[in-house]
Parts: sequence; structure tokens; C-alpha cells
Amino acid sequence: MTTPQFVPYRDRHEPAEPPERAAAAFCSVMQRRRSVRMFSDRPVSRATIEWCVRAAHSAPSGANKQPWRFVCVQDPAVKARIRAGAEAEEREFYGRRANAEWLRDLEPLGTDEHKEFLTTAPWLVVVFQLTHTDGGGQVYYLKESVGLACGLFLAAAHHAGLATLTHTPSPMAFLGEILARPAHERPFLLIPVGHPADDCVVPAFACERRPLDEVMVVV
Ligand code: IYR
Repeated sequence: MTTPQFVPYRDRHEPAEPPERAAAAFCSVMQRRRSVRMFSDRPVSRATIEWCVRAAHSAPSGANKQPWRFVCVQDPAVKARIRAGAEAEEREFYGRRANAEWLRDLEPLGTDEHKEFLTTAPWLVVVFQLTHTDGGGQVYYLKESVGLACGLFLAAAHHAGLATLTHTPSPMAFLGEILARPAHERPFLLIPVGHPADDCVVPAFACERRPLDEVMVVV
């Protein structure tokens, strides 16, 4: 039996302005995030990526098991292998796997099997979910935990002025093979990170959000 230990919550984040103004300011930053598929090859320092991973790693997780690994790829040869693997899966997806409704839903995004951004972006952050801890212990609420960490990563990168994409070539098993990850690590999300290309465009449709009263219910 472990006796719980508590420490005072002293290092609280207390913004200079009241909560409503602070929330509105953060919202206006987050509303300018876009999923970007046109990256510049402009470098991004390793330290920047480390800060974003630290922010992601602050996420809550079931029983604080922190069931994630962020494999951060900058090696051009590894990026090229990842691109080849992803494009092979995407050729299958667009050519065979996706049904008609799915393909129709993707039309406004203008996506296809070509994934040039996987070699242009200076970093590919491949997020793995751990089906067990490194010591073989149980993990809890795995998808929720890793999803939260990924969300914080996107917010941290955006806050730093960087663009990201949540890319999910499916199936993603090739990522574990290329990156030689152990069996208890399952690929979860592939996040290219970098500066947007100077001539970057984003789908107009992706900027639209349903009105608040459709997504929020107050009782
Ligand atoms: N993984 C494919 C297809 C794709 C699927 C969804 I759902 C998207 O929101 C975007 C793309 C691709 O990346 O092209």
C-alpha cells in the first residue's frame, strides 16, 4: 500500500488579465492554426522541437503512466523512407480502400497520394502509443491520453509560429518498422512540423467552423 504524498500547488499559471480576457486571447491564437500541407525547408532547431515535446509531455494521462513516445525525425534519408512508405499506403487508400463517401468528403481538401511534405518539412514527429509501460506495466485510457498529448503538441508548435499537419497514413505499421520501434509501441499520429512555404495555401473549407451553439450545450 502506497501512502499518497501531496505538495502545495504553488507554481500556478496566473495570467495578468482576468480569465475571460486570457481565454479570448488564447482562442484568437488557436483559431489561426491550420493543417498545412505545403512546408518550407527552412530549418527548425532541435531545441524548439524539444520544447514542444516537453509541452506535449505535460499532458494528463491515465494513472500518470505517460504512455507515449515522440520519435522526432530530421534525417533526410529516414524522412525519404517514411514518405515512400506513406505514399505506398496512400496509393492503396485512394485507389482501392476508401469508399465513395470518404473520397467525396476529401475532395474539398484536394489531397491525393503524393506526400511531398514528408520530405520537405524539417521535422517529422511520429507519435507512438505505448500498449504497456516500458517496464511491462498496464496503461489506462490510452487513446485519450495520447490524443491529449498530441493536441498539446499541436498547440505548442502553433504558439511557436510553426505549422503542423495531423497525418494518418493508414495502416501505419510501416512507421514502427522504419523507426525500429519495439513491439509495445504502436504508431498513433505522424506530425510534420516546420514553417509554411511562402506560397502556402490551405483549403478554404477547413477554415470553417460550425457555430458555437451547435457544438456547445449549456445546462
Ligand atoms: N490519409 C489520407 C486521407 C485523408 C483522410 C482524412 I479523414 C483526412 O482528413 C485527410 C486525408 C491522406 O493523408 O491523404
